Amino acid sequence: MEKATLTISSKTYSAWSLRGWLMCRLAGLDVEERPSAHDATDRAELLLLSPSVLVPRLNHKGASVWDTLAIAEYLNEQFPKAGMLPKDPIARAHCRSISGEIHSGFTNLRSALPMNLKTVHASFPVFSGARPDIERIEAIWRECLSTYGGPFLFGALPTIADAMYAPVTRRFITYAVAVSPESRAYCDTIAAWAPMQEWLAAALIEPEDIEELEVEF
Ligand SMILES: N[C@@H](CCC(=O)N[C@@H](CS)C(=O)NCC(=O)O)C(=O)O
Repeated sequence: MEKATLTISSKTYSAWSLRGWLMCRLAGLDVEERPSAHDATDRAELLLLSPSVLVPRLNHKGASVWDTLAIAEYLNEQFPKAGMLPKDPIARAHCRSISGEIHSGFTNLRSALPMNLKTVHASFPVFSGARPDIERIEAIWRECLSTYGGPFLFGALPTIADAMYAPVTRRFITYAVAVSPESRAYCDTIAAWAPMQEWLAAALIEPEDIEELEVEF
């Protein structure tokens, strides 16, 4: 059978690519990575494959799935034993809610603190408009960690929600955002998570040849 493919963009800058890739790891699905290219021909090709022209995009068993939460739900359906969502229905609803919240919100945080895995600032002026987003994210994490006991948001094992918030942990680290000890511990948990380590190592050796990517997207 044809191997599944995941079209992704820069490992250094593309937060959505990271989320989609982590979803595949959570599912236990081995994917062949396909870089999304940036010249006009390749964009036309991507448009044929992913009508939104956005990545990540998963191709698996004839299904073409784009948009990160759709990929997560598709993988959960295909690999029900992988534990991508919590078993308990109330925790599962909570997990879906906070995953939806990051999928559709926190735009100030995104533009003020773009993901950049190659840089760490000793200090960085955080745009005041991003503060409510940071506070809300910390409140989400606090509630999850105290309710389910950590170290991941829904307990001992990572779920879809951890994949969704993983890029935020890197933004907090890159821009030395002052957060609570609990949030810091959660950032450390994600940093030590094996798939995250693998992605980080690949990002660090990624060539810096695409100027267009040096902006938030
Ligand atoms: N809502 C989409 C957002 C995806 C998105 O914005 N992807 C960015 C990369 S992080 C993208 O494809 N930008 C255009 C490009 O790289 O050509 C999702 O959940 O997957």
